[in-house]
Amino acid sequence: MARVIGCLRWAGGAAIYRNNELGGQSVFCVWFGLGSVYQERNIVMSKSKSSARSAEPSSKSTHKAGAQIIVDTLIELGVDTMFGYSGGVVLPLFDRLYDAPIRFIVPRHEQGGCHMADAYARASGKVGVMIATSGPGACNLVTGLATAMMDSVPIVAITGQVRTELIGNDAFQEADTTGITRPVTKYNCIIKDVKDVARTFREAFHIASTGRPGPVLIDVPVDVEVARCGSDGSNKMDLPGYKIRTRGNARQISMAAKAINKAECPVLYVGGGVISANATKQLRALAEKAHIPVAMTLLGLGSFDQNKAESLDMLGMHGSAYANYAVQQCDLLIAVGARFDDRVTGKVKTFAPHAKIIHIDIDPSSISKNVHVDIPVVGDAKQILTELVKEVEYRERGQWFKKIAQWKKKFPFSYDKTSTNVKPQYVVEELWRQSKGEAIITTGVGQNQMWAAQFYKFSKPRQLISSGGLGTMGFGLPAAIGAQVGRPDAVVVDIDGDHSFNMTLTELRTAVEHELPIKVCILNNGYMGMVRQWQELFYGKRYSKSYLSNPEYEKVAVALGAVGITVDKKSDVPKAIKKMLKETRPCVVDFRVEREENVWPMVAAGASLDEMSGLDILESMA
Ligand SMILES: Cc1ncc(C[n+]2csc(CCOP(=O)(O)OP(=O)(O)O)c2C)c(N)n1
Ligand SMILES: [Mg+2]
Repeated sequence: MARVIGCLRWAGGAAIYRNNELGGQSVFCVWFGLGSVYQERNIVMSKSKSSARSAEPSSKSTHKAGAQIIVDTLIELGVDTMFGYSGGVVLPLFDRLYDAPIRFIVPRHEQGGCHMADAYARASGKVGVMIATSGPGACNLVTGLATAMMDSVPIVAITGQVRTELIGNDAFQEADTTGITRPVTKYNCIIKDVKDVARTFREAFHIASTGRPGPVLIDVPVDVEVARCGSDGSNKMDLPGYKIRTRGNARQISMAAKAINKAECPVLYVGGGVISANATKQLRALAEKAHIPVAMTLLGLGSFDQNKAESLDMLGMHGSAYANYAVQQCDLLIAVGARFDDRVTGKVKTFAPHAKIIHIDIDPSSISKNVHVDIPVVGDAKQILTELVKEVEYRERGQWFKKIAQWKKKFPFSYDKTSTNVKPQYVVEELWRQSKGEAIITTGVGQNQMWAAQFYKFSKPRQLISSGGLGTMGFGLPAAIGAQVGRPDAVVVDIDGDHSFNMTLTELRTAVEHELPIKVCILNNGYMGMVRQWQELFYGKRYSKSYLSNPEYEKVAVALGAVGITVDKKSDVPKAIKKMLKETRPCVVDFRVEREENVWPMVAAGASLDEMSGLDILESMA
């Protein structure tokens, strides 16, 4: 038995190293570990029977069941809100949750619940917790876990598993959950002994929320939930292989400061890591003291106030022309909490061709992974930026800011304001105006997501919640629910696509049930708009399978107990948004927008960042 746990822990350790220590190399180890786990598991099947029997409930009332230890440990760890869906093997746990002081939200689908836990974490800065049953329940978590993994979001997912003695038998609702979820979690493990429950949960929360955050999954066989033990096991975490470097190397920080002080035309390239490190104040201090313009990734939006002159807004495939030009012409690029994703870099070979690159990141495996880095500084962004600010000097950089101002004037994000149709960009702009730029915005995936990023000006961290790395359609609505649960006082609006909304719309009932006043703005173009845009540009307008017939969303909303509004006239946009913002019930507004509108500018996949199409269109509407 001990051998099995050791093996599992080793395999889990390898999964951690993938993100923190060894980079790509250890992927082999992960899979090797996985194989050996499964073999080991099968080998011990017969042996485990005796221990399973000995783990039957004891008559001693001082002994706590595994399920109770789970609940007590969650409370000890500060959990007051959870998301989860029931099933046979989690019944002992759900029974213990019956009168626990924890707010519990049951989604309509485990994927929705996982996105809720994810957005709860992104909006609140806490760890999101999601429970699912074995087999189908656990399988339904995969998309949610992968979404959180790609965007480095701290989630602890708890799955029930069949009895230990049945594992490997193709038992009813058995799935190899740790095997299936290993590539989409920062760490996962199966608990085989009730004595390990408390320690494992403490470790899970620690791993999920420290270093580069990420989802952790704990698989708990039902016999472990009912088995009892006299203590809650060891209080100490036991993670010898998990080492986080938080303090940046002082010499590297000084080198970075010198490079900044010398640069004529530097650019800060900021990702979601700055937000998860709660380092936005320090970022602002650096940008202001050293006088550096700031370009943000999709997930970095909100880290620097977009209303400020130094903001270059979003960079990348649908980023601003001025951000992309600035990156391509800068002599120093300072990446903070960002990972040089291909949607940001375009053609890697020609990315920031004149720049020396500084990379500040908590995850050493992301240094020089996609783009060669000249000055790496590994550690916590908040600590490193604090030190860096002390060493940088103010420089006027008049020529550089003049050039940027010219690009901004020539190629602003824009659209045809004279059109009589409902332009999706207008809806987002009007929402920004009426919500005073203060709403938390969640999004679907596609054009809606890009317009939300381009036309809502974010000023605060944790204000935009979007699936960046995985690009998960269906994220917007459950994310709005999770964000509203995490931030009850905020106005939370899901700017969604019609087809994205279709994927998880049953969660509207979850919002109704929990009286969450979320708002949904569907930018309904009747298409998988982003797919249609690519087909228009690269496939000769052959719109192959990129549209579906939509239901009447107003009626769907009403049927699910929410408020529904349809807008098909431009002049009705402001009053519909006003009504929506006043609503105390969940409210869905179906904006019938211009069907074949495109997102500009656009860097085609594989093109250089400054090879943008649509600039003539933006220029003509500037
Ligand atoms: C789950 C999932 N399936 C498929 C895709 C591929 N995809 C990306 S954008 C898109 C179209 C999205 O359509 P819609 O939600 O209506 O948004 P629009 O682009 O029209 O604003 C598709 C199919 C995806 N990102 N996620
Ligand atoms: Mg659409």
